[in-house]
Amino acid sequence: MKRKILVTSALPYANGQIHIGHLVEYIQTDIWVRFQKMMGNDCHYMCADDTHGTPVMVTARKQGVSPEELIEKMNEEHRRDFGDFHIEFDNYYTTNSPENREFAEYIYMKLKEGGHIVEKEIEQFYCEKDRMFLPDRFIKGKCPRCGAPDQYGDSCELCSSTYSPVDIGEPFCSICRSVPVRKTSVHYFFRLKNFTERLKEWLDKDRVQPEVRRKLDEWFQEGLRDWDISRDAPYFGFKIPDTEDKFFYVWLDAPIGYMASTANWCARSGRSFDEFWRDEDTEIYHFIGKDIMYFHCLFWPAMLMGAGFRTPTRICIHGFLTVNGEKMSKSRGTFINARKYLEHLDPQYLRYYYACKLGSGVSDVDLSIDDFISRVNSDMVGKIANLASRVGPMLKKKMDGKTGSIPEDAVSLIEDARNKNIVIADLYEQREFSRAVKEICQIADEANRYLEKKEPWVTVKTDAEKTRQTITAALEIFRLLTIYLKPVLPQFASDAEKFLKIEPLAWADIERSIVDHEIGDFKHLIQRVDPAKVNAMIDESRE
Ligand code: 2FM
Ligand code: ZN
Repeated sequence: MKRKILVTSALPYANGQIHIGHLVEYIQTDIWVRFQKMMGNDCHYMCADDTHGTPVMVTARKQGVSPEELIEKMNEEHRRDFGDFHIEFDNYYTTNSPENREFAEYIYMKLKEGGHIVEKEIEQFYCEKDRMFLPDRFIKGKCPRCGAPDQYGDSCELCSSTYSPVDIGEPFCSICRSVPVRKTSVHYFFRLKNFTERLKEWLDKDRVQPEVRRKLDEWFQEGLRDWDISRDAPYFGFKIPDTEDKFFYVWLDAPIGYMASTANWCARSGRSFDEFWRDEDTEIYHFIGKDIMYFHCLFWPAMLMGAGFRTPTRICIHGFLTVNGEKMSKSRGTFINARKYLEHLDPQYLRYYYACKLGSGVSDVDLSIDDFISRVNSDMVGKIANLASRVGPMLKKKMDGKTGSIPEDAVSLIEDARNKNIVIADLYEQREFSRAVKEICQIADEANRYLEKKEPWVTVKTDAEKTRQTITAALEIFRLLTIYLKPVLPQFASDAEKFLKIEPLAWADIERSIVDHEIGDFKHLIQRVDPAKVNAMIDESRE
């Protein structure tokens, strides 16, 4: 039965450029979405820029432009970067939209009516030099939980705890580094603990990975704290209804951006918003990094519950990217922007490599540069693309480009490759991409061994019909490999479809075959990675 699925990736901040660390998530999500679409499911991928907050306001101020101008420019850049990495959203929107304002106000009012919003006077840091309150990320200091130095005012990168900026040790203003003063003002809080039991019930239905659940249980044990959802002016965001100078904290309207993007897309495509955000038969998947699980596994479902919407089916959490086993680093040149990568390398390499490394767990993904080069060159180019390039040109030049029948000695090889579709589909579904790629490479290995044994480049001189059969078998397996890899390598698949002269492949095309068919002209499907280009990319990323 056709499933109805809504998928999101975290909304990237409009304040910065997309880098290869971000791409772990967008590539992971895109692969999963493409797989669902190939399966014939009614699947849609929503995203947007996360535009509000102090950083955008401060950056715009520094650049001498309005926040609106800044976010518009960033939106274009982000779209271009994602598109060039073959990440295909059904809608890429912005949180600074009328839909998002409407949903944010609606959800807030519902929470307020439900008695889940409380007002409290709080003391905050205020920078007298910059003349503004210093919320969240503009205060730095020591984590109140684990004591790690140089942590942001809202959460700790080391122990993942979230807290209030006033609790941080030895605070300083991150704009001018001066020691801020304390000032009081009224803030609005979301009473998260009202949802404790409902959240636990929701989580009991297999919503997150087991290691995430353990972390959440620690937070439950500590007791869920009230969440400050307001910020004082000046702030770039939505004004809170019935207030003069209070704005929604960016994290309040950011996840609501998933809904706003859906609504915007629904209006364009004639679909109904409610079938996605109210209908329990629809599946909703949020792909996020482990740093923002508090927001997505606690605040967000509680907001949805409080406002009467359905809750997500699953939160798919991934780890961070490391490069050569270490955090991305500007001094080592491993903090690589998407655009910089594209100036030097084919985006398909990174898609393939991430797929080789991604599983369903939350552990970090390591991009080892040597391994990257060797996997792409030996597997993707050497095993998979090579299968086509070893036989395609020969068939075209010497045998009119016409395939024949499958030879007896290849029947079981092809059957095995075809039967693997069930295992591979299941691995994609479970987000076990590295295991899926392993299965795919094994098929390619078998096919290459078959070719080595049959030596069509030798038999072509004496027995054209036998050679045609051998090539037909190889191309049949190549066609199956193309289907299996299509979620990861859509461009490669589309080039292969052209070469094979076949319609765009869906998963169900596994059952079809390439016998007695005329192929198109052979065009090189993919180049080997040139290590010199990798080095140049790293050199140019070094600060
Ligand atoms: O962590 C981040 O990059 C946020 N901009 C993610 C927001 S996700 C969602 F809630 F909007
Ligand atoms: Zn300051």
